[in-house]
Amino acid sequence: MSKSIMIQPAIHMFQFPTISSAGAPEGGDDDDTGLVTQTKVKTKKPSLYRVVILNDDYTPMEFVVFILERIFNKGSEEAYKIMLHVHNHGVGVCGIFTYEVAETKVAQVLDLARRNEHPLQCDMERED
Ligand code: TYC
Repeated sequence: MSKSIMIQPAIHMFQFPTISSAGAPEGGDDDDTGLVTQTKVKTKKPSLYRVVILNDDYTPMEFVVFILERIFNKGSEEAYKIMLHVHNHGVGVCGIFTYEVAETKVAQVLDLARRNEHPLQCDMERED
């Protein structure tokens, strides 16, 4: 009985991610196997967070308007509108940011409120 010997070619497949435009499939170079490998560069959109302020009975309206102008770069009319919305509905969105920016804005609001002895509350919520 003759035995056939299977000779397996050694296949070396290396995948090198290359810098490219987001999500585009990359045609890898031929290596010595003649095979072409494809590497997809994966990118992820960052999660976004709403920064919200809450109503209370003591923080002066002007202070809330000031916060919206100073920290959230709102014009005076929009700042007043948002403040009034929060006053009437209990909560309102100041802006939508990536995690670190939202975290910084919340800290800035709470710090300014505390230093001015106002009970204004501010929080962040992940956008779906
Ligand atoms: N309700 C406050 C008042 O009557 C005003 C206010 C508005 C406070 C918005 C907080 O997030 C707030 N002085």
